Amino acid sequence: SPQVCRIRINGMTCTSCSSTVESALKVILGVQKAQVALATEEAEIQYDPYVVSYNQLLQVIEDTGFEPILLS
Ligand code: 9UX
Repeated sequence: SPQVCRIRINGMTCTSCSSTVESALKVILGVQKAQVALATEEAEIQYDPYVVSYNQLLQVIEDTGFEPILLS
């Protein structure tokens, strides 16, 4: 069953930044939807936790050069 999470991301300053992160998430196997909003500095991701883990999503974001921040 799909899981939805929101991840706060630091360091994005333009729409090209947010597009980079969004594109990187969308090509990951197990990611069904990904939307990254520059204004709120948040990613909303729908994914299949049996295919890709939350920690892997964090790693993908980090690999684009931005900083995922854990929300409490
Ligand atoms: Mo342009 Mo957004 O270098 O970093 S893609 S500001």
